[in-house]
Amino acid sequence: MTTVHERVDTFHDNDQKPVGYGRMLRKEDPRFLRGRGRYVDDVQLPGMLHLAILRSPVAHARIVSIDTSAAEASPGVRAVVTGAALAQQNLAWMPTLSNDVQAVLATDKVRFQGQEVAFVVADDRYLARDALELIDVEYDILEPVIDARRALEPDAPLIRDDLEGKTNNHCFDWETGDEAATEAVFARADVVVSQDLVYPRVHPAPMETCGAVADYDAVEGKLRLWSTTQAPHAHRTLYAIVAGLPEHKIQVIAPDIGGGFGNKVPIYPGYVCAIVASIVTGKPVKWMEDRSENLISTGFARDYIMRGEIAATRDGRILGIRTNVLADHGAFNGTAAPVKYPAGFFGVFTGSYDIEAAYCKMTAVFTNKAPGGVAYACSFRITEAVYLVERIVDCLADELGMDPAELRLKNFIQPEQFPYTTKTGWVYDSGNYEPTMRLAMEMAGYDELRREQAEKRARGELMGIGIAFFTEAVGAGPRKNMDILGLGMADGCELRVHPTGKAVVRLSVQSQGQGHETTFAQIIAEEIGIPPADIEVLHGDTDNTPFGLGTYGSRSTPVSGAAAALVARKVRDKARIIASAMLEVSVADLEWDKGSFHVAGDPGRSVTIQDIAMRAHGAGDLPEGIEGGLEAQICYNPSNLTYPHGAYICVVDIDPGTAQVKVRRFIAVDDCGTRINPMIIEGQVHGGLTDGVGMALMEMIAFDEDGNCLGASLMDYLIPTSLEVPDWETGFTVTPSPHHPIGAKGVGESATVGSPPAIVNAVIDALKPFGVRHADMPLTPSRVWDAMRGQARPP
Ligand code: MCN
Ligand code: CUN
Repeated sequence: MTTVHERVDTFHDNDQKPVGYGRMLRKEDPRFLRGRGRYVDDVQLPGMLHLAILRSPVAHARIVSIDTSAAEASPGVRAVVTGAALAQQNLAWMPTLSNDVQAVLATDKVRFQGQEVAFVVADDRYLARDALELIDVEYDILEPVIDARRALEPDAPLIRDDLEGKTNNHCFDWETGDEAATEAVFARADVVVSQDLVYPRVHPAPMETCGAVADYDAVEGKLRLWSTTQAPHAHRTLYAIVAGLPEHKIQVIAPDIGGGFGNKVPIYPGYVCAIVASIVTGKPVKWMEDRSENLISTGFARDYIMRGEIAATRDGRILGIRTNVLADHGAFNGTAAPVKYPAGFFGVFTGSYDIEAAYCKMTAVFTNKAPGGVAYACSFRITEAVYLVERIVDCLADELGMDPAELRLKNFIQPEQFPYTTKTGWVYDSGNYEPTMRLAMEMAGYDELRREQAEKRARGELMGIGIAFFTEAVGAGPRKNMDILGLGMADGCELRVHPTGKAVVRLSVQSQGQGHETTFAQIIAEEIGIPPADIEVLHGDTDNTPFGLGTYGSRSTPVSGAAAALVARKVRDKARIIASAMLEVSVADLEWDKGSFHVAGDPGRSVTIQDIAMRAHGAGDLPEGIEGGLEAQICYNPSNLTYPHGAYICVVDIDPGTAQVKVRRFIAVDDCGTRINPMIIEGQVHGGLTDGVGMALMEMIAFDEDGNCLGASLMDYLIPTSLEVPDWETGFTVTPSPHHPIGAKGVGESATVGSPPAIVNAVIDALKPFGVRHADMPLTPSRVWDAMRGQARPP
């Protein structure tokens, strides 16, 4: 295990390596920068029709009647379809990724504002939207359940009366850890601190909203679906199950995707409606959401009401952590999490600390709000887990009068304890936390910052320093432990080297902006020495890529990246045998130099991978038992998750007159094991930190008491711009994963997971003179103002 203490600045140096890992400009960017990306909405097919969805204006109501006659008579309208019509085909309800069902179009009731009620198919998208206005729906308004705390009250209205025998709004219970052991450590602890925390409902708001183009060819019996999906193969299997079509008759194509952030993992009613519409009309049909539809109806994130408790000795040894969570899942349980993990990977809430006992009890409920939950770079709910533990550790530091950095350093899991089994059963593969923490403190000038803060405090200025240290679990599988609707979480990869030595690699994961076309070429290049520029990366087309579960939970590098390295090694092994024939020596006498084999002790006698590719496809004999061609295919099933970690330090200033928080500095030291492309990693981190500023200070999908969504536009749902964020200061350490073939761990969600608690901790630190121990996100000026005045408003 090596740990590199090295600071990199935030500029990239463009030293483009010809082969393998290193900073390399993204291969996909010329296409994006010149406006030549091809997104779902760019797909134009001959005779294509357009679909628009009528959505419920209210949160909870019984549908009394729907009159579509005026809409049907509207110019250019080809079809108007209601839930009742879908019900006749048994298509009104569809399975969700969490073994619940969700209405494609409402039949009996509407259960959240924005729910799909009917759709219109017309000659263009404007005619379709105009016709929506002519559909007359009579609603019998019911009392909505908006607050999760209300959901389980005995007199709360029943939301899911579609489920047989259901008498309340309970969704599931889940627990992890050892309740009795935790009780025992709490009973003997010197200090116990507890704090209520709300991680509010937020939305990933990708730049491109969700949409699809469905093209059902009745003669071929084949459905082609261009769709905004992060998991094309998993979606194809679900469509096959619902539609009763065989998988080879369904082609799911995810072209360029304008940001996913978990918002494009679920299957939305709109996709199904587009498919139905194409079958009904016999034409290709496009459905594309607008911004408000995306914000009110598609996968939200978080919405956890948590109580955190921590037990410690007086000198700051953490003994136990306990939490009780009320999870708001909205109207349908549509969470995209592996089946056995209804709370995602929240079980890692013990964080980076070596403790004696832990316990979590969770209750999830239905409310009259949009479904979702696992989204927004959450690593399957590790956002919530890290926020809980890093906030509660800060509360403990405050109680003990200890420096929060010192308290963390004192309790870290030590390098020799890895692989480390947590008290909730997760096996952290590798880690070396102290150097990462020390590097962040050194980059920040931590002691100097504390001195500056003391001086400012003496003058009445509000400056805060916040720390968060996180460990994530990313890279789902292993397939024996993890599946989504019975599909094991493994990934295929196929590599073909053409006669001229150029290659094409086919992935089962799907890029939405993460730069896979570059980094996967780099992984292959590192293993077989063909320059990345000569390696084409294909993804996002089920007819042309091997099966696998897709991109989310930062699993592409841990799972598919491993598959890419191993498939390349398989090709290299075959190349070695061919090289031995070409050089007329035994395989054992060959040495590999990243791009060529030479005879040991005689570097002049060598053949390049390109020579070998030509020979593999060319005339002439190949060694006994070796088939022609140079290609391989594998399916990689990871033996464990990978556990990246990081230390984040945030410095804020608060204007005492306006309560406005300014993030002055942010230092992020990440450890994702072996780094494939540092420039891309920094880009991922910068994006995630920006998300963190949004969540900590600005973003919330709020509702009024009638269930109206108050975050339905980007005027109301505030997302950060370059004006709200500082110049990020990034650094890294390298602790490779011992079980990953190249030692890489995922990083795509690390900064979103780690940054909100660092920012909140900084704000609370700044407010210490007011005796504030906690305030809930988003820390808008009004909330900070209230906290300064000791009045916490209900969230
Ligand atoms: N990488 C690397 N070295 C490592 C780890 C990763 O060079 N040790 C590179 C990878 O090669 C890849 C990128 O960093 O190009 C992210 O890799 P990884 O951590 O494996 O994450 P995924 O590729 O699986 O991406 C998913 C992750 C998730 S779940 C969300 S949510 C999110 C995120 O990526 N959505 C994004 N980052 C995003 N970035 C963009 N631009 N758009 C999104 O929708
Ligand atoms: Cu939780 S958002 Mo990402 O896993 O697609």
